[in-house]
Amino acid sequence: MMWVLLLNLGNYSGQTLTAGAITDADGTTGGSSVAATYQWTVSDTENGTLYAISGQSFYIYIKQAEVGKFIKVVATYTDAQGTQEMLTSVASAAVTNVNDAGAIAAITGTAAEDQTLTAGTITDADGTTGDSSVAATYQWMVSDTENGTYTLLVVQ
Ligand SMILES: [Ca+2]
Ligand SMILES: [Ca+2]
Repeated sequence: MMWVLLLNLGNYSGQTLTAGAITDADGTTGGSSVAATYQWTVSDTENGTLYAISGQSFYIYIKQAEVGKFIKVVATYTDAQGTQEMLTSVASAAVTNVNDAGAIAAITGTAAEDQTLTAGTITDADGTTGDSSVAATYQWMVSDTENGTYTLLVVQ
């Protein structure tokens, strides 16, 4: 009973990880392409507790929720001698983040003299340092037409 199950590298959020080949000296029912079921897991540390995540194919698409975590795949199959095997891969490297563009909601307030305008809420899938109250620097701009050239608004 010899087996190998490795994760192919490619450890970035928004990328795909593929389970490595399964080998078993007892033979496998599917020949070189073993008929196995896969469960993907994440852990906060390389050899920490495994938590199942969605993804029950031989590959998984990595999402923001997995950033900073380590991924392992657990494969279950029956070898050609009828023994059910459960294999756990070695951990991937820690999943690295890929930047997601942030967004800012529309300005609120009444666009009239002596009124106040307020910048909209900022959202960023990567998380923000201030959580719900993002620590941001704001620069207001003004234009003569809606889609014209905007210049910095200098408050007198
Ligand atoms: Ca991201
Ligand atoms: Ca971002």
